[in-house]
Amino acid sequence: MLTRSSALILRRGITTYQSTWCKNDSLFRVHPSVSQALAENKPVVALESTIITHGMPYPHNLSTAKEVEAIVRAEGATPATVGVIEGKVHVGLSPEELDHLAQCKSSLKVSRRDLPYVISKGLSGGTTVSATMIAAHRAGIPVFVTGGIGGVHRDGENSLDISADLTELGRTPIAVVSAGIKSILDIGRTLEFLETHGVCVATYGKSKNFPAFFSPQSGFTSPCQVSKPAEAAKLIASALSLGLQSGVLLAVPIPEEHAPAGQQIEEAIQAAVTEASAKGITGREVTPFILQKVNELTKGKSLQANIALIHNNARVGSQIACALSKQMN
Ligand code: PSU
Ligand code: MN
Repeated sequence: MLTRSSALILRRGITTYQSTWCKNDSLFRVHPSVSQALAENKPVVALESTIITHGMPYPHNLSTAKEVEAIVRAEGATPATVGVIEGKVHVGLSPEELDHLAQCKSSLKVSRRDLPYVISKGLSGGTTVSATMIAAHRAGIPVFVTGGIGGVHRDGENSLDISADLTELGRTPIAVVSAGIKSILDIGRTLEFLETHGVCVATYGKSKNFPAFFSPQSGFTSPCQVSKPAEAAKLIASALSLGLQSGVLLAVPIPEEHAPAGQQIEEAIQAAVTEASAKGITGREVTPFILQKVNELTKGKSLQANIALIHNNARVGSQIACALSKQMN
């Protein structure tokens, strides 16, 4: 439990965001189910949408998005999927809006840097971890669940291809629950970069090993470890109460029963990375290309594992959001 005074500081902090930001305007809309839950201090879980627009093929993207929302609800929290629809940032989508994003072929991949452009042009898109963090924080939501985050790319020390997700974690006070970082990225340098930006990184579960998305272990050690929702919630509450203004990254290993496919997926990833570089694919196209190629090479096994780990993250993240809301009230 938090002490009464730190719970008050935390609640005041969150209320300040809400009164300052949680206003609907021409650029920003919080779905009524989300604003009601926030007003009643009930747990809310933010969800991203690049995974829907660029991370998975239709119709798996739509069914997974709906299943994830259902898991969040079953755990007692309100889901708030974030996306941009016709030039407006939405925090919480209706079933029709979710459908629209999942099927719309012209949806863009929207990270922090893309927000001004898509808004000014009235375009639609799926928000990456960085853009979702901005919107969720603005709405006053402290917990956000995704599959995996971006990182420092291999050879990133030369290309400077470092995901905006990492700098966002350094500047936006939100807890991101993910299955770690894919081995297509440079995991060691990603952890170093997160340290430089003051991001608190913890593995969730029995081991301190930082997970590598399809595999429960990357071989790198997390600076921290938490094993229960209440413990994770206390870590998040402490970060918020301190007013650090930086995020927390909670890395949840893929469930053991889905880990055996990891080796085969790993080999496919190597092949996909080689093909991407031979084809000269760069920038924001890299991750979607690799995800699609790996799915093809593993005959759908990587997609299955991807869906399983997202379900698991949604469960764990919702339990953490519920524990945090209990500690704050
Ligand atoms: N990793 C996945 N699936 C995804 C992404 C990452 O397994 O869909 C998406 C997330 O939205 C993440 C973004 O924020 O890719 C990172 O893209 P980039 O590496 O271009 O920063
Ligand atoms: Mn990049």
